Amino acid sequence: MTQQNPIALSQRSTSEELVEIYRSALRIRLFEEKVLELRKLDEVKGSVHLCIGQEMVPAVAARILRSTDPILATYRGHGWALAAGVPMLDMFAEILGRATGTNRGRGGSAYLSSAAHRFIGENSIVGAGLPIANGIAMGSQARGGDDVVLVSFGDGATNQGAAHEALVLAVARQLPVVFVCENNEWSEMTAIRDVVPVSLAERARAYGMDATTVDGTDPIETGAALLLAVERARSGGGPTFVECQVPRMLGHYNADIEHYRSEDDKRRAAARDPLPRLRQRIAELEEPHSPVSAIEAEVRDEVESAAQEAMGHPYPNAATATDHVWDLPADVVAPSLPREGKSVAFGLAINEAIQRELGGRPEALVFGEDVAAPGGVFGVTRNLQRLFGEDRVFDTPIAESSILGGALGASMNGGRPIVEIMWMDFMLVALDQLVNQAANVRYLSSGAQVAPMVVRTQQGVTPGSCAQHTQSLEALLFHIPGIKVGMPSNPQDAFAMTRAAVADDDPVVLIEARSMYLDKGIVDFDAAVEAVGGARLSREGSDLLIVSWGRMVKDALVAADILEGEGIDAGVLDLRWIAPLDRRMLAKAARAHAGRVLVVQEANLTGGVASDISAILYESGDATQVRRLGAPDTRIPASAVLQSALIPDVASIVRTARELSA
Ligand SMILES: Cc1ncc(C[n+]2csc(CCOP(=O)(O)OP(=O)(O)O)c2C)c(N)n1
Ligand SMILES: [Mg+2]
Repeated sequence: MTQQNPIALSQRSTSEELVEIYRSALRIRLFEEKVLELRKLDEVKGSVHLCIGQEMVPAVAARILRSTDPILATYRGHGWALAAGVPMLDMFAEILGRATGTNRGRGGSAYLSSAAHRFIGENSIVGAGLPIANGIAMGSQARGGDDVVLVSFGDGATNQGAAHEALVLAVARQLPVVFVCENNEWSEMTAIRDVVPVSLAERARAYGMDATTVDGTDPIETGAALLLAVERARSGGGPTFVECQVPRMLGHYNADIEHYRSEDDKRRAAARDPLPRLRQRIAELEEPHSPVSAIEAEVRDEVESAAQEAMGHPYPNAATATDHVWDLPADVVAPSLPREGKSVAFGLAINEAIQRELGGRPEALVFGEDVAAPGGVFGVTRNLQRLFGEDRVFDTPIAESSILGGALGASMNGGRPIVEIMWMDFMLVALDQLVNQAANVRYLSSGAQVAPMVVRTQQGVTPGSCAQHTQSLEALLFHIPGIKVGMPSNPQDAFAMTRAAVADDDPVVLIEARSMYLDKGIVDFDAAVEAVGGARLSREGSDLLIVSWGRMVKDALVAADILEGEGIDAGVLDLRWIAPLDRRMLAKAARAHAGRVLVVQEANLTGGVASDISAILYESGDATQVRRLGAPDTRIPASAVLQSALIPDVASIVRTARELSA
C-alpha cells in the first residue's frame, strides 16, 4: 500500500480535490443504493443499515489518514470500508453471503472487516468499537509504530458505558485516536435530543480532550477538523472527539417504516443531502470541463458490474462452517510436575512467567487496575513496572471494558497484552469485549486475523468475601467457543500455563485461585514453553477417577490419600485447561478407572463444567457411573461457617467417592 500525503483542505481546495471527494462519496452512495435494491429483491438477507446522507465523512477522512491508519466503524460501516480501500466486489460478495466475500460470508452486511485494507471492521454492538480502537493504538505503540486510529460511531453510542470508558482511557494514556461521532440525530428510533440535553462535543470536552462540532455534509469544514485531529494524534497530542452532524436520510435499517419520525424531520434531512451540494460547489468553481458527469457514469458502471459479478460468485461450502474457531494443536500432552527445583509461591510463579514474557517479547504489555507501581492487589505483578518501564506496564482507570477492549485491540495490531481483571466477578461488567468481540476475531476472518491476548483474573471463596467477590464463574467462558480457559492448580502450572497463554494466538483467560497465591510448590523455570491444552493424570488409580481443575485439585489429591487408607484406589485427573478440554485424556482416564468418575467443582452445579464432562463421558460410553460434586445452586454468603456448608471439601469428596465405589 502506498502512503498518501494528507491533503490540505481549505477554502481554496482545488476542484480536483473536491472532485475526488465527490467520486468517493458517490461510490458509497451508489453502493448503498444497490445494496438496498438487492435487499428488496431478497438477494441480500437480513437487515442492512445504510449510511446514505453520511458519505462525506468517510470520503474526506480517508484522504486525511495515511493509507495504513486503522479504521473502525459500526454496522452502518459500508462507507468506511469502501473509503478504507476494501474492494467493492469483495463487499458485495460478503453482503450477498458469498465464499469470496471479505469474510467468506461470516460477517454479512453488519459485521464485515478486512484487516488487509486496515479496515478493522464494523461492529454490531453499539459503542464496542471505542475501547478496541484504543487497543489498536496501544498495539501500534507497542511495536514502535505511529498509527493514528480512527473510530466512527453514532450519537447513540456516546451513551454506552464502553464509550465512556474508552474516552477516559484514551485521555489517561493520551492515545493517538480520533473519535468520530456521526451524529445523525437518531439512535435507532429515539431522537438524541430527547435523551441528551447537552451537545455531544461539549460532553466529550469534559473528559479532557479537544472536541469540535462540524457540519458533516461539508467536506471542507469536516476535513479541516479531521486534519487537526489526525495531526495532533500523530504528533503525540492525544485523542480528539469530532462530532460530525449528518442527516439520516433513510430509516435506521432497510425495513424501518419510521412511524416515530415526523415528515418535517425527514424533509429536513433530505434537504441536507451532501452530494448535490458538493456537485453544485464544484460547478461553481467554473471549471470549463468539469469531469463530474463522466465520473458519475464510471461509478455507476463500477457498482453495477461489481454487483453483477458478486451475484455470480459461489456460496461458501457448508462443511467449512466449523473452521477457524480457534487454533487447536493436536494431542497436547501435559508434562509431569518437576520433583526437584526451587519451591516458590503460586503468585510469584506467575510473576516469574510474566517477567520472562516481557523480557523475551518487546511487544508484550501488562496493564490493568493497580498492576503497575502497586504490583496488583495480590502482588502478582510486583516489580514489573520497575523492571520494564511505564510504557509497557501501566495502570488503567477502573474501567474493565476498556481494559479488555484495549487488550483485544492491542493484540490485533501487533501487541501481546497480558492484562489483569482484578476479580472474576468484575469480568461481568465487560464480558462483551470477550464474548462478542475477542471470540469472533479468528472465526470472522477465517484465520487471517487473530487476537493473542491474555486475561488474568482470580476467583473463588475465601472467608468473609461477599457474594460479589466469591463466585466461580468459569462455566460462563467455558461455554464460549473461541476463548481458551486455563485454571492452574499448582505453582508449576501457574508458571507454565501463563507462558503457554502468552505464546498462544487465541484469546486466553487464566483463572487463578485467590486462596492459592501463597501456596508453595516446586517450579522448573527452565521448562520448555508448553502449548495450551493437556490434562494431567496427577495420581493413578483403578477404582474410580476424580476429575477436577483449579483449586479443587488440591482437595481431590488429599481425598485420594484418605480413600487409599480405606482400600479405595482413586485416580485424580487435573484438567488444567477447561477450554480446550482434553477429551482424549478424559476418556482414556475414565476407562482406566473402571468407568467410574466423580467430577468436583467449586462452582454451583447447574450449567457447570461438571455437567458437560458428565454428558461427554456418558455419550462416549467411556464412563458408566458419573457423579457431580459442587456447590448447591445458591448465592455465596460471607460467613466462613456458611461458606463451608456449601463448597466441596476433602470430607465431601471422600464421602461421595465412597458412595460411588460402593
Ligand atoms: C449494545 C447494544 N445495544 C443496543 C443495540 C441495538 N441498536 C442497534 S443500532 C442502535 C442505535 C444506535 O444509534 P447510534 O449510535 O446513533 O448509531 P446510528 O444507528 O444512528 O448510526 C441500537 C440501539 C445494539 N446493537 N447494541
Ligand atoms: Mg445515530
